[in-house]
Amino acid sequence: MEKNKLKAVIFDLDGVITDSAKYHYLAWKALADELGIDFDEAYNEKLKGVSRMESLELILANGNACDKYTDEEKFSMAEKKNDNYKELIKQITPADVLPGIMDFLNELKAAGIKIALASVSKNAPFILKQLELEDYFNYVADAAKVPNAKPFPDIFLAGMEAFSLTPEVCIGVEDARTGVEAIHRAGMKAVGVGTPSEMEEADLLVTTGELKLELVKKAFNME
Ligand code: B16
Ligand code: MG
Repeated sequence: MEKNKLKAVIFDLDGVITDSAKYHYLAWKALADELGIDFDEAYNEKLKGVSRMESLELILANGNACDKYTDEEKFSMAEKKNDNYKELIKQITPADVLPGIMDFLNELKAAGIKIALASVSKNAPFILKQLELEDYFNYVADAAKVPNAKPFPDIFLAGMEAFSLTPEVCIGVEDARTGVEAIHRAGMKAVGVGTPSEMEEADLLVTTGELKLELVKKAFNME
């Protein structure tokens, strides 16, 4: 059987390119404390790859408080968290790119493989700027314009369609269960770089430091 040629790699941001989860945690924690709701780092794991409003619902559910607030109140809570988060991520610098990612991006660029970002975060463009990685990405999906968040495939399909490609020649890289599901629903192979217990469905499980073009091609029988 003829091998597919790898033409695009579509990356998640938080947990793959950089660890922005710690700032999401601090910002949600401040809000949860204010509301008197229990929230810790273990619960924060559930919010990885989950959209802002869905994350808020999960936090409120932890305090049995989903029905306590109007939609307008929930909106302003999410806005407050985001204002706090935006302040925190100003401290992100190029030193915060996760191990191995720079080398992998350089390998892809040198091989002429397209690079896209499929993050549900509306702050993704700002984070890429802080990391000084904007020039590596041929396409950055706009989370605000994607109809359905992960685990729906929309954001990975947006990346693929931007290059007029088909799923067989694209792969996705994720750290969250919901993201791996989104990649699979898009018809692509999924590289998992997250906590192993969360990555059972990934087709290849590595650390970011182990990400190498040859390894990925071999694992997926691509060229
Ligand atoms: P924002 P990813 C996701 O990023 C985060 O993992 C998730 O915790 C966050 O709630 C979501 O972005 C939305 O982010 O509030 O900045 O729009 O993993 O898809 O890169
Ligand atoms: Mg992620």
